[in-house]
Amino acid sequence: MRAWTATDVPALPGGAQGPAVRVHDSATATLVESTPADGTARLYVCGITPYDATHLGHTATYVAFDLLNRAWRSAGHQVRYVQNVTDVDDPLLERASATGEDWQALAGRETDLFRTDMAALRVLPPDHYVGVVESIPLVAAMVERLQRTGSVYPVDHDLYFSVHSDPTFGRVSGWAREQMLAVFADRGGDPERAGKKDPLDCLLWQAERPGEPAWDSALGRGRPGWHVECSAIAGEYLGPAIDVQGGGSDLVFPHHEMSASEAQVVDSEHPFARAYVHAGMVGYEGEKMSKSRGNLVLVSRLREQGVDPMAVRVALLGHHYREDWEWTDADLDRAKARLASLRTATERPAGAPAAELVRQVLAALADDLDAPRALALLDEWARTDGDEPAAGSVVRALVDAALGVAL
Ligand code: 5CA
Ligand code: ZN
Repeated sequence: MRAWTATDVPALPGGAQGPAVRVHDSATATLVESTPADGTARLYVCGITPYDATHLGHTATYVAFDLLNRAWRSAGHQVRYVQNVTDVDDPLLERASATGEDWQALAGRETDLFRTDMAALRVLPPDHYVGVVESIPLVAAMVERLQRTGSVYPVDHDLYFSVHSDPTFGRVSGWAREQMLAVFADRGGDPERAGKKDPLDCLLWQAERPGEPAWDSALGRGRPGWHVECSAIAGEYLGPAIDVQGGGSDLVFPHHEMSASEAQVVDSEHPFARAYVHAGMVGYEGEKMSKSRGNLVLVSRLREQGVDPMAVRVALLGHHYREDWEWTDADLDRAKARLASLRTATERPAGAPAAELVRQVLAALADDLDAPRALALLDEWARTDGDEPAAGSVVRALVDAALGVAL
């Protein structure tokens, strides 16, 4: 699939370079240095299921990984970035059948809206934006590789992955079995299904159901289960031991646990990812913002109302990416004021010297993507007078390159 148009990333002022990037790895529950082995950082971020418009929760997650992309670039690395689109799955088909819309038309329209939102927010596009529908042979081949390891069994005509075939199962989330069982059904799993060897085993391939899309494959006519799409797509476009597997914290289990397990059963020599990084959940009106709950603040609607997308971006950056937080209109008001004062400050004929500011902002972002600290440093600079004529343009380039905000 095509991604969206990239915005330019200006060179850091004065040839500055950021320090090595550290991020929080859910698998070890520690901060780890994320320096690519060969100069190119490989990033896989789980993409949308396009059955409803992009809300601020999704956006916060993609902006978080955009900060990581930019922090790696600031540190002098190349970045190879892949994102999927779950353009065939139960929630999408259910929505389409509820509204009587063609499921492909629905997915196409919402993916387009997502692209427009991401471009408006200056999120750098992935190098490969990959849909599941266009990847059916790839996913089927991955299931066949799993079959050869003996980790697959049938239930009726569907195929399941046996979590016991992976000795490292559970390492991504670090969760106890009870905790896994408590959320599995709510997150796309089917613990109650008769015929499974373990309630936690997950669907790899679903045989054709009447009225649902299906594709021919060596596995029979059907469609992929959810998790295996990400193991297959990440493996194909990035190879093993990617630097970071990313997504929102609702994907820690089962999604990232399962996709890592599947990849590691096929290739037990390498970990699926060197770090698993998760963004916090954004809530609205007392609940997690979610398409299924319908309590959404849509980026596209804010744009229609004439809100500057840079104010939306600044509002999101005001919260550390790992925090769970609740969106309020006050967030947006504060962000508009912050953006206006930064713009005014960079337009002054002269400002406070900025070389130390550049160093500190890059250090904050390399330290587990601490955007709130970076913004506080910028606020302080904006409040301080000085006589350096170039300071405004230095800060504009810094904020653009490192935070993705055009002043
Ligand atoms: N297609 C799958 C991943 S393969 C999926 O989870 N799609 S999604 O549309 O439900 O979510 C897309 C991304 O947004 C995921 O990384 C998810 O973790 C994140 N996300 C969803 N809701 C929120 C929220 N309220 N706050 C923060 N991030 C969220
Ligand atoms: Zn995924």
